[in-house]
Amino acid sequence: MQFNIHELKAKAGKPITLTLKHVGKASVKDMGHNIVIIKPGTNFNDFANRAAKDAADDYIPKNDPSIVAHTKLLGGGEQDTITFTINEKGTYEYLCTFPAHSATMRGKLIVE
Ligand SMILES: [Cu+2]
Repeated sequence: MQFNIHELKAKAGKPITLTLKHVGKASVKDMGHNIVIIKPGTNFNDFANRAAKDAADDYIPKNDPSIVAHTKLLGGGEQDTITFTINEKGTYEYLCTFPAHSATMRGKLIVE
């Protein structure tokens, strides 16, 4: 269970387009994946834990101030593309919030 890219780079203030493809075959219930980008300074483990408990919201806590952007939760064969802009330079971590995935499904988005 991994993202194929562990480090992304982008420019501050410019639209970022990100596509997540679930190349597995398992259903969204058994093995869903998403990408959630979180603000610098967020406690990674605390965030991952509270997101993983929020099954009702597809593991994306509503109105959570730590979330910068996120894809939908995908099942095997699905994909989702999102576009967002980050104005502040910094290193933003991203993760899959499906329970127990964030230990390996994580990476860094460097905005410069
Ligand atoms: Cu996952």
